[in-house]
Amino acid sequence: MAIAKPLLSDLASTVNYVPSNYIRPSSDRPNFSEVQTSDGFIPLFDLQGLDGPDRFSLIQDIGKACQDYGFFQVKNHGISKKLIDEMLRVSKEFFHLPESERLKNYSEDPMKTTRLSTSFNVKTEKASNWRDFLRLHCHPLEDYIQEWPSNPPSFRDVAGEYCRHTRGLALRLLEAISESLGLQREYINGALGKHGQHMAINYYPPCPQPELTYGLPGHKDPNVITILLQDDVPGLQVLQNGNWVAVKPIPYTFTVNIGDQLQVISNDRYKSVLHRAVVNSMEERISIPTFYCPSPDAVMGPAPPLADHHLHPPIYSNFTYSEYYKHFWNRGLATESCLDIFKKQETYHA
Ligand SMILES: O=C(O)CCC(=O)C(=O)O
Repeated sequence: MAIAKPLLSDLASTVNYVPSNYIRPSSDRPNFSEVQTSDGFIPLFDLQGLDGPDRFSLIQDIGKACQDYGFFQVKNHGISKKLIDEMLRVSKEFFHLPESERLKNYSEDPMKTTRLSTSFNVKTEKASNWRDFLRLHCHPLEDYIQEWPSNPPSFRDVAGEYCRHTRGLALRLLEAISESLGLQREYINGALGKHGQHMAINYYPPCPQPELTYGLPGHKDPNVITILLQDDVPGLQVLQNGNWVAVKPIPYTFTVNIGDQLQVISNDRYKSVLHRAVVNSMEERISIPTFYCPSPDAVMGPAPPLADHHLHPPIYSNFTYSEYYKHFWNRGLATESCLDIFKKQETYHA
């Protein structure tokens, strides 16, 4: 019998089997033998190109990746190797702190702005996920940084610096994505109100039977764009043309994906794509997604220039991000799009 522990990291090392609440039905398992491992299938862009004569063609390529894959990777993004190493280091150190120290931050309330938790939403989900996570609101930084863990001692400084830089990167990417849609460079960021930025530090302990469970099951991201940093342990998989494809981590690059709000703004030209995290029996894994989001009161809907009533009727009704966000957390991670209930009736039933 496994000893009940709030956090998976404190349970995982005591068991040599996956406890029953983590076991997925046989129809919903990672099925490793069917996962494709094509290296480099997600385009990798050199962001130095945004500052030179090739800006226009790079923006076209980014737009094409958003349309075809919903995912792309970036290098030469302006975030130093040192900061990336430090961010991964303090994250790992945090999850290696004694249980009593980590539990100071524990909460099961998804609306809390700083919290350590486990799985996805322990209050609503049927099966648990092989993951612990520290979730931090990050913007405006001065409103939240005092809530963040103060141990390891450099955590706030390093993670604060990292958030400032990922925010800058998100803004550059949103400008490029706006332009790729034929919108004003500032359009998307302007549509997000004061906007928000959240970060999750995902910790996936080694798992004795990785074929029975997920770190995170297939889901689409609720926000605008996600900028994912991963350590060198593979685990991210993306659904492409009905097949799961493993994304091999490339050191010091970020993996960027389109979230549901960008799908809405683009009136479905760009797609928020299913992705998942699988675990392995050998090594712990850390991944750190930065979620760039609208403000809770921002009204989301298709950008008017992309929603003419003849060729491209608006697919979504307007809604506030807070309406959407509550729905996202309460229903648990599901492969069905959370956006369906915000579709205009005539398109939903079409
Ligand atoms: O761990 C990963 O690679 C994916 C993480 C993710 O999809 C998430 O936190 O929403």
